[in-house]
Amino acid sequence: MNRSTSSDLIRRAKLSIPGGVNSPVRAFKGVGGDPVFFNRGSGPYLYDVDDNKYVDYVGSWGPMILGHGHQPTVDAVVAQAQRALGFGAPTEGEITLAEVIIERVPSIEKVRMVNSGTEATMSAIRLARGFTGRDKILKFTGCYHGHSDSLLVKAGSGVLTLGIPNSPGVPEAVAADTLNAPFNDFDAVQAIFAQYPEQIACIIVEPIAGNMGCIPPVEGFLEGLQDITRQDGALLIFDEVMTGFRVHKGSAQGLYNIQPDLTTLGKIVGGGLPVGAFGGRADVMSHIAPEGPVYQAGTLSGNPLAVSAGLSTLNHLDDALYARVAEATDALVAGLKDLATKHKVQMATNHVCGMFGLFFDVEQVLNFDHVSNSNVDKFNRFFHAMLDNGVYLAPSAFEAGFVSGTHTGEAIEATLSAADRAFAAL
Ligand code: KE4
Repeated sequence: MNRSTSSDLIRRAKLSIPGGVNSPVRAFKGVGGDPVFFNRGSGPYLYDVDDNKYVDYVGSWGPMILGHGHQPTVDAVVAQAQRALGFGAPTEGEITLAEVIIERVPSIEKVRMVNSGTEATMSAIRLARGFTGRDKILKFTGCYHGHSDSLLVKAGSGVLTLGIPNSPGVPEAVAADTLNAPFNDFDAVQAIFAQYPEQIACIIVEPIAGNMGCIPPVEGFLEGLQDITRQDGALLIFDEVMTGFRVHKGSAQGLYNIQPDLTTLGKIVGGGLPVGAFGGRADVMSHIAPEGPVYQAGTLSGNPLAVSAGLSTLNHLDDALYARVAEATDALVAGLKDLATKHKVQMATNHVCGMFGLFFDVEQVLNFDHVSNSNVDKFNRFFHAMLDNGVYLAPSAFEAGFVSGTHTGEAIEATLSAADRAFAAL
């Protein structure tokens, strides 16, 4: 497959942008080779600058659950652009988006818009610390919650891909307040709370880990987190930046029937434009400025263009859409497993509606250690074989894949046909 223009562009990009990219995981450092530059998308397909066509399983890292070029959303953004790009003043659209989020996610009684998932989690952590008066936080090894200092400690995603679990520039004093436990290990959580009674402001967790592949919670894990935080007076934060409105119409908390105290959102809630959000119990959110003393702000928060994309997207997330996404994800993963078996390749998979993870030469993946024991080199060879056969997987063994409502039969068939050739080449 000729990708010469992408190769020319990354050389040019590196002259003006660190690593040639505006977010590390895009650089293909984990999988090797040059990143692909894209210039258009339609439904489940992306077209690169050499006009090669790919079935896309990155979906802008999750937002594109309706597929690329969703016409009603494009129309909504164009219509808003013709009125104004932004005001730095309140708009009715922000109220409507907040009302839709609150209606869909019952644990959210009040919500604040921000511009990214990082802002959402950073703000939620500050709010939890301000509300409880406590400094320590507990996260899970391999989970990624954006790049704010307190959360870049044993993080996942691009941090894992680049093998820098603790980034330079994060002061020791800050990292010292961030405690880590293995994902899905409630005994470890109990031991940490026993060691730090009434000192932990919050647990922040991806209810389905999506930044070390895809790892669902084991039975009782999330319920345990809910109980122990309530007993100790800590807050439970569900980081649903990735899972929000993807895995269920009520997000992961709707799928598992858990009521966190705070929730962070992003990706789908902006329909592909920069939107993040954090929200939850009204008595906690009332501590956020200007209502309360915990400061949080943003020039472009609630930007009308981004809000119009988010609102249009959420307004098209009906039961039929989730049925299509779930059916396509099930068909994709089942087909890949059958082909791995046919080619005698050991591959473990995890998936939920709209998200999946592939792990080579391991039996089962429940936490970061299991992912670390998988054969990353084999994943990387599979990634490139799929890429050369017109399928764009996430360019890292430590990322999840994403399925949209447009990944119908033809796209899945093309993917499995490519996988048949890719497994044979391993
Ligand atoms: P952003 O600041 O990148 O919008 O969101 C940070 C974030 C927070 N929480 C979760 C659960 C997330 O998955 C993310 C970001 N996800 C990665 C993909 N694994 C973004 C891709 C990238 O870093 O370029």
